[in-house]
Amino acid sequence: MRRNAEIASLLEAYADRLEAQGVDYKHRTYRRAAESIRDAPEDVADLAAEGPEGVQRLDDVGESISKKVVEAVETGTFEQLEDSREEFPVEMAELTSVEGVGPKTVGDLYRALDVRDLDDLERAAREGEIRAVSGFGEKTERNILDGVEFARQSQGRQLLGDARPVGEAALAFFEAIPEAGRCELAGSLRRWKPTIGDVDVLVGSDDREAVVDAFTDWAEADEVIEAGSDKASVRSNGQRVDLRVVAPQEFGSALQYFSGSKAHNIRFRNYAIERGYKVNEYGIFDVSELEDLDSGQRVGERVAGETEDGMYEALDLPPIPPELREDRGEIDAAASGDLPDLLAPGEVRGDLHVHTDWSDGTLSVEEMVAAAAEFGHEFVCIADHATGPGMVGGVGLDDEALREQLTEIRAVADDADIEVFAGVEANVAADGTVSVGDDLLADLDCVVASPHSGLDGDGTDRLVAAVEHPEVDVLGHPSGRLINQRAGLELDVEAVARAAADHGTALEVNSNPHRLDLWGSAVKQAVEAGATVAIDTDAHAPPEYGNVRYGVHTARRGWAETDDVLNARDAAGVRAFLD
Ligand code: DGT
Ligand code: CA
Ligand code: CA
Ligand code: ZN
Repeated sequence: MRRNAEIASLLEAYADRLEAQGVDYKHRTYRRAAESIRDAPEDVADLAAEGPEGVQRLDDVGESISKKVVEAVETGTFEQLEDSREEFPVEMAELTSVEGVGPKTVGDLYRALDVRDLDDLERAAREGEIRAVSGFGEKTERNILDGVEFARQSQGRQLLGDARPVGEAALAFFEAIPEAGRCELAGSLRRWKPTIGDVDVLVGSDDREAVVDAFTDWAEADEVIEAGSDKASVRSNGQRVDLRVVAPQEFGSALQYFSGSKAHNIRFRNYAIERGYKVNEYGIFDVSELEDLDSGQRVGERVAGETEDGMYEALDLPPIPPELREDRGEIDAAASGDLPDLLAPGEVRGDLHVHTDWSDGTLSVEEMVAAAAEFGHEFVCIADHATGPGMVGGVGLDDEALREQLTEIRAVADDADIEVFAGVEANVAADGTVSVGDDLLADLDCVVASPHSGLDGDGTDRLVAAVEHPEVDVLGHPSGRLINQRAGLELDVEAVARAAADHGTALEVNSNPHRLDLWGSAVKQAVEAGATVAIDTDAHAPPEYGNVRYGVHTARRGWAETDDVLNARDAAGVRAFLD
């Protein structure tokens, strides 16, 4: 497994600590190195095998950091980080998961109030101690208290984007074991939920112990949490992975059961009971002739269980895609033949929201376009940040810079193998106005407008105003939420979607695993109200083009059909929508 993300996280953890301790600029050096490692095409472990010089071939990695990287690859950490953890014993990740609390705040509150973890922070906020610290006030204290509550609710749930690669690595591992038959991911990961409690993997086998034994020796398992004769749990790359091994003839029923959701299963089971069947993880059983239903798990005549599709067929239902199994009407829809004809992975032909080094992306326009072509896209839209509310640190471009960039985008477009749209990501201010001049907006092909500031309270009016703006084509990450970090704007999705449908504006499904904004239930409301959705990655570097799958499956969770999705059209179809 590529270790770039892990090594980058260690450098970032160290950067957070430097920043908290008031070290002036050094933390930025570490952050730049971390970013470079995360986005590098090479596996950092391969470079480290050549020693520090190998690692220094990466941009922004100097001698001192390269040595720490080699140490981290070899030992899983580095000395200065461990020293800092001892000298400065704060739960940095836990504390900075609270919105509005950054490393600097952690440092201030540690020095003033000895705040070390979430409990300390909550107590200090409740008891009014934070407002007394210089630089903090009552409002900050209240926000911290709200943030603590939100952070607690999300504790322990992992991002889909972090869990999925671990699940897939486990699946690949089982597929290579001779004793393993069919293997599938199950649970929330198979349903592509935005957050994952644990990773569930199901394997069919006649030799269950052999499969369990192999799993507890898996090279990617950092710790074995528990192991039995037909199941085991390990921790791998920060994720809990649950394995269940079942008899091959019960693989289908087990897969149906362990894919959930629990609410879907309950409805499915009741649907079966009404028709004289018993459903459980061992199969579907015809119990219409039976007196005592509770006499055992495998009673009556078994009519299905070998395959999952067979489980639904036994009840005269078509197979229901896992993304729909959230008890949002999917069983009724299946029964009446009204399941959606879902957008399929691979049908997305391009990306309409991509950043370059003109704002906070890592590569040039030309390079991001080439990478989009390489990824297989037929079109791409360069949509860098405009200046305006929510853009800090000089990230956003003013109209003059955007004009200059437009010239460059047109020049790149002339030579590119794929269609290139010139765009912008403008900011939607609190009053719904858009932060770029109208004449410039009119000259661009595609205007993405997104909220980046004031992301609390109800955002409906503000977002409706943005989608009604005649030049806005896509409403970017509508709620502005950051999963496990901030809730984002509340919104009446139906009202925004109706306005979007009326004005020919698409609503984004931002595919970044930290956002997934809009999300499943909101996408469902949006498409029911007639809105078109745009699945975008918001890529800041080429590897992020790959996040599109998270957007695709999120749209599927929202029952989106191919026709509902702007980027499932060809370049001419997209241009027609934008014009
Ligand atoms: P998670 O892990 O919290 O993200 O969510 P899931 O859905 O992966 O849940 P998990 O790992 O606790 O269990 C996997 C599946 O097993 C779940 O989706 C449905 C099934 N399951 C677990 N417990 C029950 C239960 O008490 N009743 C029913 N009907 N199904 C259950
Ligand atoms: Ca699970
Ligand atoms: Ca589980
Ligand atoms: Zn944005």
